[in-house]
Amino acid sequence: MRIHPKLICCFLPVVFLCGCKKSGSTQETSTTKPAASTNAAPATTTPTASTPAAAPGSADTGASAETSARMAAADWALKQDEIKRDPNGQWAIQATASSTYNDAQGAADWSANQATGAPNVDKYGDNGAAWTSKTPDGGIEWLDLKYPKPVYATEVRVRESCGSGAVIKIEVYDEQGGSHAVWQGNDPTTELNYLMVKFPKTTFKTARVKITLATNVVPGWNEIDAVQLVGADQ
Ligand SMILES: [Ca+2]
Repeated sequence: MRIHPKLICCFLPVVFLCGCKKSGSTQETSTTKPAASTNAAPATTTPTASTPAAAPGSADTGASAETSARMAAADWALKQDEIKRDPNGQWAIQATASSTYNDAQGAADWSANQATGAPNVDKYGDNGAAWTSKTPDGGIEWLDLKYPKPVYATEVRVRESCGSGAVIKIEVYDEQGGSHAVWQGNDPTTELNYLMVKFPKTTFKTARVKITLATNVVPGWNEIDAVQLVGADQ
């Protein structure tokens, strides 16, 4: 019964954002990245691909646009694959959240555990293989993830799969349980992409990451497919 409004809510952004996927990369460039220390560039469609600049009116315009869309899609796929296979990257093995859609527990759709493991959402939009909060626009929500191996961390990659752009803070925890904010700012992620936050190598080992969202910032459901912790033994 609640599925219905949910689908609608999520579908609208899909239509808007996916509908302008090509120009989406232009938006990204213009979105000012948080002045904060990070280089939160979504692993995305590179802006280069969106500038075919074919001669106006030429018969090739359509073909060039199509070619560049394909190149952008290929770049996107390559980047996704590179992240997935990063030898210094770990996927979460356990997760809890401030709330879950339909109070989902265990391995149920939209439960916190849907954000563990490698990414498994292939298309931007509402998907039970990602975590989402109980309500779409309630405000502050969080996702807390644990990883198999404590590392000196250098980066966190958050794969957003619906209503992207609502993350406001990322913290990592030291082994005594102390939290350390590694990023705080305006999330520039659009569509199905990673928010990638790099930071100076932590002086402590961490195996726990907390993602905070302000779900009211991006209307509709804000879903997280997976979160990768990047770091090494030393
Ligand atoms: Ca997932």
